[in-house]
Amino acid sequence: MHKNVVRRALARTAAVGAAAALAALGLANPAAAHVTVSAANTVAGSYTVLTVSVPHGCDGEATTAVAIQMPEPLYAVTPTVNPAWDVEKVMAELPEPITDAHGNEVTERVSEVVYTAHTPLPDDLRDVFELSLQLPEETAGQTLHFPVVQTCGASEHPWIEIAEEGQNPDELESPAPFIEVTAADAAAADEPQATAAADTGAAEDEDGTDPLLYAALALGAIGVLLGAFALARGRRRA
Ligand SMILES: [Cu+2]
Repeated sequence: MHKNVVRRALARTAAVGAAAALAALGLANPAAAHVTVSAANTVAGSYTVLTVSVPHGCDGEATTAVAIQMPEPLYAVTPTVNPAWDVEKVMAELPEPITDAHGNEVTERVSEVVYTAHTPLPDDLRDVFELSLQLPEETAGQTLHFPVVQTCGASEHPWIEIAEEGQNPDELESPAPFIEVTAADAAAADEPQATAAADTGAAEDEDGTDPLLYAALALGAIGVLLGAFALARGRRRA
């Protein structure tokens, strides 16, 4: 009777652990399996690297081209070469010339970046495209959308849907990839707390009282004890 109780408890712990791991891997979030964009950082005014991920083809078809549209506030972007693809910047005339951060007059902007495959990307393989750019100060607090048209030979899948105010983008069939630009001061405001938290962590480390480490050790010790106990019981009975 007692052995079963232990076995059930261990099984339940393992199940909870597995569920947490699945959630962490984002398998619980279907939107994560669409064409998405992530940013090295999202602070307004800063330079960042955006990563556009293409995790599958168009209804099973291999991908032959990926066209990434750049939102209006952005005018300059440096695409990262990807050896399996050709890359092209599509330029568009600016309504009014602007002056860039280096004082140069700019009359056109990069409206689109197009990657064309040397060999089609199979449906069950993933690739990523990195774009280096500066997030303009004035986009602080804004959501920037990067509509993507994914071409798969003769067919296309446009990832261009934009959520209405208050709508969850995960509900959309083909959401346009997006990032939320954070205000520099908001990011700076978070910084001290982060440092304080890091400091406290460091202090604890210094005197060796890292709670997580001890929790893991304790769990391990319990596991060993349980095993030894079960073993001893088993021997006594034999
Ligand atoms: Cu998808």
